Amino acid sequence: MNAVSNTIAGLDRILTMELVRVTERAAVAAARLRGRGDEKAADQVAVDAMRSELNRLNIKGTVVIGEGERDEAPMLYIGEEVGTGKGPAVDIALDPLEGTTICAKNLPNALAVIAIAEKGSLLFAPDVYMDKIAIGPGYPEGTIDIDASPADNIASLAKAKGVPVNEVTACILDRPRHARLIEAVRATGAAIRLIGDGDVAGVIHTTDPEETGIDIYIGSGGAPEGVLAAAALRCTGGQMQGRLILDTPEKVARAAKMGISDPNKVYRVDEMARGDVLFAATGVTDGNMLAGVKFGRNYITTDTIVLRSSSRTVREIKARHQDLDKF
Ligand code: VTB
Repeated sequence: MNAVSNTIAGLDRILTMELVRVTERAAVAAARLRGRGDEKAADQVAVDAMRSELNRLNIKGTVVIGEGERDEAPMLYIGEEVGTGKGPAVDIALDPLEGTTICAKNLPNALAVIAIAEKGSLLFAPDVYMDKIAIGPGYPEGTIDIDASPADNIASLAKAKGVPVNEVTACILDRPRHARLIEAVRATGAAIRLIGDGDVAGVIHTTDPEETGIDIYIGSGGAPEGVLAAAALRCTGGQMQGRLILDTPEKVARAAKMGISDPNKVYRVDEMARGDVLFAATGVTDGNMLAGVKFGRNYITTDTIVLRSSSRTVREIKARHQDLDKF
């Protein structure tokens, strides 16, 4: 393989295509357990499938965002080495089943997700909550500000988009902790799409409002999901700010151990995911951007989006898998 022609900058571009298989495999495994009410089982099969496919890649990968700390996750734990060990050293952020509850209930937007970046390029985030705000590409820098009020952010976005406020839709996780946020956004006249889980998809949906109907994501969710979402936005364009919620001394200490010295730091997209980043997501259940896995008599279909930051290419890959034994 000619390393020069395959590399624009950073990672070998062949990895973009290889990544598709990784999320496809995880998505098919999880989709078999859609709607069974068993979140753990669906997650477990997705983890197994993703891990076995990942271990076939010629990379020397380290999981930096994964299933949890080593003592709580036997597979794809933070720090686990994956891949054949023969290729480039890379950081990996993954979530074999983002939205385990969504999958168990067979509701929209469950995804299998992975991001790969050059070693040391992804924020090593503890598993705490993160305050997040995100919008898609095409708006002036500074349109959103995590420290501004929801009303100011919505007004600023509406102005940048050139529409009245009541034509803006915000995506928010349906949680009691968001009661005041929801009230504040509704008071502006903007609409809200309340989601039960899946804020990686929620953030990504801001990148294509015409397709998804979502203009802005606001609220707190998992920090690992924040880094995954930032990896996607690095590739599509768009703005996002995140701040870890380190509200106990224990969390501050845990973050410090991971190299985070300023507990109040606001992270921009390129501080969560630097350098050349590859991102792939396959739909598990039907969603606003991606179709879920379909099981036919003779083939399985998958729908995957795969992104690369250095070329800004967005590919959507619909695959028909006919060798069913593989799955
Ligand atoms: C969100 C959501 C995820 O965790 O990040 C959420 O997008 C945050 O935690 O799908 P809470 O459920 O405690 O609000 C997930 O639900 C994954 O666990």
